Amino acid sequence: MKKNYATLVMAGLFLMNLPAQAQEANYDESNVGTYTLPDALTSLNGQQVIKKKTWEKIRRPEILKLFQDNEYGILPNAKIKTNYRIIEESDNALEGKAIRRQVEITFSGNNQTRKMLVLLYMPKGVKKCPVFVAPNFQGNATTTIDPAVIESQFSTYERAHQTSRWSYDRIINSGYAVATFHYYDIYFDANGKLAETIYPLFGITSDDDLQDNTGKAITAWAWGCSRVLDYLLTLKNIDKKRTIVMGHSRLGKTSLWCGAQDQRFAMVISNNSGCSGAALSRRNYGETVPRINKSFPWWFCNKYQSYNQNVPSLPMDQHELLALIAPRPVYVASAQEDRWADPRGEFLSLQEASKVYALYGYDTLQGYSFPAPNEHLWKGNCGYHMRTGVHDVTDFDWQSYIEFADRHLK
Ligand code: GTR
Repeated sequence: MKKNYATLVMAGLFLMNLPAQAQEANYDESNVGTYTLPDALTSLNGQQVIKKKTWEKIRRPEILKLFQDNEYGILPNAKIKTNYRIIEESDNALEGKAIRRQVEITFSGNNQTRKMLVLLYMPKGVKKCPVFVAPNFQGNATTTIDPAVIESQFSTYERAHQTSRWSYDRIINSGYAVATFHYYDIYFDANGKLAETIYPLFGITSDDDLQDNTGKAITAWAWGCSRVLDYLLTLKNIDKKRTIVMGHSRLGKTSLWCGAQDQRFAMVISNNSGCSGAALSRRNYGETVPRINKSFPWWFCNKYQSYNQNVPSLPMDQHELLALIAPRPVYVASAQEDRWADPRGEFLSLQEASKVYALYGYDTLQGYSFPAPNEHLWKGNCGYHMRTGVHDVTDFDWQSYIEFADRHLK
């Protein structure tokens, strides 16, 4: 009796110490629930979209606005001045194969300035190179062992702390350039830090200044990716037609939202973006909308909170975010052990989005079943894989993105 009681107490203590996500999340496919997805190809007035013209003129803008009003939000209009300053450059980087350039971008507006530091590697001898724009989590100097890389202003991590996520050698050897920046330069990934972000440039200094549809961190980070692209497009050796935005996890949500809005990006990659990224919100599996809103209230606009009790009342779902990228190549990657991000929900979302690609004559993912781990399912302009392993970015992922881009970006 005593022993049983002790076991119970132990079990209780164990449960109390488990992260909230493990206690609450459903990982049983039979408990996902039934749901009806909003049809990406039926406009708000009930009209069926069968031509790309109707998609581009009517339905696409409708869906974009639904995401702006209900989930990610938008930034207020503001006049922001930008200045570029190359603070370091070498044509002998990465064992002589790359040009390294570090550029400080200064934004000014509303009597405030903010700076972001961009680390750019470009393959030597390539006249027009495609480029990845990919924000980093821990600071530029954590992405490489290259000692010349300057530490990002808000980084608290050791140099070279996260090199495994950055296949710079492979990227450069494949003829691609890559530009990265620390996401904290744009928006601290924490609550109550609004004044230290780019928001004062837009006249926003506290939470009281936020409208229901004012975008927060995800929208700000997406804005940062677009500002890096502005700079890259001033360079002669960057191929304007082959620009790719890539992000992992919360930064995968960011790359999708960025690519959905900024059509200058020719290809968009979501690496393990999960809930409120590529995964369908209406599936009850892993992280959910109420859960993400509770843990990360600074990521989405305030209106998103109003769906916590009734996710099916969202007027859109995440397949429509992917559809906003059409007809440009889109790649969604999951990881088998990353159940929190709902790999199957990410796949189903892309499959549904691929219907919009059909308007442009591309093959779709319709009729294909969920691929085996590490198998590439590339149809039309939609790419998917579920890598074995955990929530991460690996060389397998980069290799897949490069191969897919080689085939799809012309
Ligand atoms: C988790 C979060 C996910 C995902 C991830 C990450 O804590 O629940 O939505 O974005 O963080 O960014 O690594």
